[in-house]
Amino acid sequence: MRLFVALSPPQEALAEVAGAVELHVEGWPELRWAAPETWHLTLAFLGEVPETALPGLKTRLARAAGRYPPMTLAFRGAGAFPSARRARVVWLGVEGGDAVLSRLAASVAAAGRRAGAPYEDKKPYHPHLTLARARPKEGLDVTPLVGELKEFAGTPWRADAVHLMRSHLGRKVRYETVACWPLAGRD
Ligand code: 2AM
Repeated sequence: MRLFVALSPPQEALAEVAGAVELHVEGWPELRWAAPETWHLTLAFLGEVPETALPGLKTRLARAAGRYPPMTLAFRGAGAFPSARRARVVWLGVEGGDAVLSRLAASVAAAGRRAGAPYEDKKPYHPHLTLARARPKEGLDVTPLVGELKEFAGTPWRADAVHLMRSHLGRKVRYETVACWPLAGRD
């Protein structure tokens, strides 16, 4: 099964984002916008994981989550991968969490590897909320869109749990929570 590990922002925080994004959807027909009900903050993508690896993975993720404290995060700023001029992905930035967020991301990625997950992301961790993907293969110049989205500054929210998510690919991608563990470490 295709798995990733993520934080799941509360509905209020996502509703704010939806309000800001709505204004731009019609103006950018060459972007495929992610449905708000699929929005999440990926900590680590694990790839295709065999069912037999699941019990070990869950044990390791529970342990990792237990070592880190809850964090206060906020959606703030925006950007595009690989660049605003040739964007494949348009995203909203995440502020807060400082070192804890990237250490948590590294820990859950390591938990995945040790449990036998095949995918290893070589890129440095860059927390983001994917809003849209470009239809053209060569990417799209989204500089004005990113310029406007950069103004976005959401209300801070509490990240207090780690979610193991399964992704069902298809014409309409669907994500399902397989398991969830509280961030139970001390500040
Ligand atoms: P993205 O938000 O930048 O698209 C489920 O696919 C989640 O895992 C998405 O949030 C996606 O990131 C992330 N992810 C990271 N690396 C991936 C990869 N190689 N293939 C698919 N998804 C990946």
